[in-house]
This record gives sequence, structure tokens and C-alpha cells, in this order.
Amino acid sequence: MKYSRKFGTVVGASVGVLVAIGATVAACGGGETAATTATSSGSGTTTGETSGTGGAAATSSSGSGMGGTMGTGGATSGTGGAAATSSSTGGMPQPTYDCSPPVGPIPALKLTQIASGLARPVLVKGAPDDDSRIYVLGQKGQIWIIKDGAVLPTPFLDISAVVHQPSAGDERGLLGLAFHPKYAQNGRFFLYYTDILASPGDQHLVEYQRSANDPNVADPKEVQTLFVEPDAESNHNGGMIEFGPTDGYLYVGMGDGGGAGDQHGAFGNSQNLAQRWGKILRLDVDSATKPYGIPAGNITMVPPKDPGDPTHDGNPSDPTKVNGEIWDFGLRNPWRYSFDLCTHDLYIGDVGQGLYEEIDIEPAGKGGRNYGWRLTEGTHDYKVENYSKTGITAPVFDYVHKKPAELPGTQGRCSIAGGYVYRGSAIPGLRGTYLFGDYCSSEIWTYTHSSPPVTSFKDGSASPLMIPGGLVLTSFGQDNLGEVYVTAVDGKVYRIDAQ
Ligand SMILES: [Ca+2]
Ligand SMILES: [Ca+2]
Repeated sequence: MKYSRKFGTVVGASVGVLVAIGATVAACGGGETAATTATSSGSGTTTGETSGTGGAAATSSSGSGMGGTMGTGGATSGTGGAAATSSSTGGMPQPTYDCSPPVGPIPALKLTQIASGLARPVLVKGAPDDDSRIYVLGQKGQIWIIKDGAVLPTPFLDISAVVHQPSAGDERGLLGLAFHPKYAQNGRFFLYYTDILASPGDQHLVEYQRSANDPNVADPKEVQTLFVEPDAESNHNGGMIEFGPTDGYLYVGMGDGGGAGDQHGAFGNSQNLAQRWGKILRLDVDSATKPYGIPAGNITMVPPKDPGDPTHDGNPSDPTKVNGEIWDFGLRNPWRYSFDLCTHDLYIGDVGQGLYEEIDIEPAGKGGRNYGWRLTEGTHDYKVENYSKTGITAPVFDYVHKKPAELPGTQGRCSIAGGYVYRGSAIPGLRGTYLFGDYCSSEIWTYTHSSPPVTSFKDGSASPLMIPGGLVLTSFGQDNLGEVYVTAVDGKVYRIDAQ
């Protein structure tokens, strides 16, 4: 079955003109583009910082094919089975996401613009128990609400006064938003941002609160700071935060801190268990311990290691130095990850160095994993040296970078933007399928996880569905209904629809 050769035409019809975006590109995922080097503070663009496909935006071309490949989809293994769930507010059941198996093949897809004019949107979310609002996170410090199909004129929150104001190709700013599972009752939400105080800016995990009087606005006053992580490099800042769907703990994605090749320390940050960088942390924000507690089940100690093993803090006989906040490690920049609403599996899009972009899929609740960086990039060795690769969990999937000339009409492939498993009702054939994309090419792919997992980008179950020329894709999003969204650096937000 073929997909999406018509995409450009259809997009033109439903979206209007897709403009070329010039050089205003935010390399949000930390793909090593030229855009990255344009930012401040000497974040070493040394070894391995290859490609330099120039964060320049995709050049116009409103889509006619553009080497658009075929999907051979229809492959839906369907993780469903669980009954469609419903939430309730005030005793009134509300429709929500759909865990039933897919029905029919994946249809050709299109992007429908739902908002524009927002400053660098980088995430779309719903809040628990409220299907009436969609929240859009802006990298410059705003959060907007889309309600009844329109962006409310007053932002939900604007903390641009304390957030680093990103320039072109800048990975810093307001990067993450997570609503407490009981947000409907307690109004608590959490943000991750790079501060404006000094360059390159430190990373803050903070809590805010909905206004007591108006659910469409937040109290502008920070409730508390959970942590401030000093940062020496402008790139690889992570920033995705998300509450675990079953444990209610706050998961915090941390990049390797930055600099090419995870160059800091004897063996980099990501394999250093004394560090936050290069990890997914897991915190208990409901603990009696303030500002957060350490939940049971995180990495608590390192068993004795051979002298060459990098997964210690330099003193393998002393596990007391292990940071108890760690859930997973060995990540480079998990710019975007998500939990499948139905299976609760964790899908991580980990941005690669100069060659490979990867997806890691973690079965629900199975943390404690080493995803390999900097020993490995994707399924390939990066800097193994004399260390042991024992215990590394390989990605389920990786793809190789391309130069612009290899993918005409785009800026090549350079940096993965992890997305979401579709669990909506509008596109029954898409249920259970993961959507993700690439920042440089703006390709959007589907991936249906199956066993054995596919390990090649060429595999038929993971195929490009769209190549929206001119759209510089920063991230994805998902609402409470399980529908999936795309954000673009030019300020537009799109919903993924069937053609
Ligand atoms: Ca950094
Ligand atoms: Ca990896």
C-alpha cells in the first residue's frame, strides 16, 4: 500500500502555504547542525561534530513528493486489548483516548494547522481530567491554551522574564511541561527551563500552580525550585518531563550536558552515575521529603565493576556516590520521550551525534537501563575504548543521517524528534502506531513496535509518511483523546489527520 505521495498537494489545500522559514531554526534536539555552532559559549564543536547540514530551514518546496517515499504500513500489531478508558470530571464521563486495537490499515495522513503565530512551540499536551483545553509550550517562556479551537488571547503562563531567550538554532529555553496526575484537584504543574541569568544558562526544574480563580491562567509566582543543574554548554539540555502513568513519579530527561561526544569527565557524563546528565531521572514530588523524594526502584547502587567499566563514578568500591535520582542512563539527549497511554511503555527519541538517531523502547516499569551513550551511538560503536559494553540496551531502531543532497528538498536528516503512540479515535488504523520525525528533513514516520523489533530504518513497518517541505519540525504532542500534534519552529501547530 502506498502512502502520501500526494502529501504536498494535500497539505497545500488544508494548511495553506507552507512558508520557507529561513534561518530561524531551533535545533531543539541537539542534532549537530551548523545551527548548534551558531550558539554561544564555545560548546565544543570538535570531534564528531560532523554533518553541519546547517540548521537552515528546509527550502520552500511546498511538497510535491520530494523524494517522498512509500509507506508499506498497514502493519499494526495492535497493542490494544485494553478497554477504552474514560475519565470523569464532576461525575460526568468524558471521552478520552482509545486503547482498542487498530481497525484497518494506516491511511494516508496530512497535517491540519490548528494554531499559528506562537513563539517557537515545542510541545502540545492535555491536562489530566480536562479534555476541553490543549496546552502549547513555547520555547521562549510562554504556555498557551487552545480552547474551542482557538488560542486564548492571554497565555496560561509567561515566564519569559526568567527563561533564556533562544536565538536561531538554540537548544535552550522553556523545554518541558508536566501536569501533576491530580492537576484537576491540586493545580500543580512542573516546568524545565534554561535560565536567563548567565550564559550558557543553568537548567531549572520548578513547580508552578494554576490560579485559584481562573483555570485558564496560572499563578505567575513559582511555587518551588526542585533543582538547578549548572550547565557548561548551551546544547544537549534534555528538558522533557512527564509523570509516569502508573507510578505517578516525575520523569526528567537530561541531555549529556553538551559538547561534542560527551567530552566532559574521564568517561563522559552519560555513563557517570554520580551525575544527572545523560539520564532519565525519576522523582517523587508527593513525598514528605522536600522538594522531592527518591522513590524505591531507582538505581541505588552499582555492583562491583571491573576496572575498565565506565558505569561507576571513578571509585567502583563506593556505590554511595551513585545519584539515587536515576531511572535510566547512557542517553545523549532524550529531547522527547513519551509513555504509550495504553501499554505504558516508554518511547525515547535519543538524539545522536554525527551519524545515527535512535528510538529506545522501554517496557512499562523496566528502568535501570543503560542505553549506551557514549560507548554507542544507535546500534554502532562510538567511543568504546577499553570499556565493556556489557549491559547496554540497544535501541529498537536507528537511522542514519543524510546530507541535503541525499534527500533533495530538505536539509537532510540530522536529529530525531521523538513523538507519540497514536491512541485516538479519528484514525482507527493508526492506533497503536508510534509517530516520530526528523528536525532537518521534517519527515514524519510511523513505527509499529512488534516482536522481534525491527532494527533497520529500511524496515517496512517504519516508513516516511510525510515530507512537509518548509516545515521545521521541533516536536510532537498528544492530547487527552490520544490525537497527535506536530509543532514547527515558525510558530505553527498541526494536528495529524487522515487525508
Ligand atoms: Ca547544556
Ligand atoms: Ca543508545
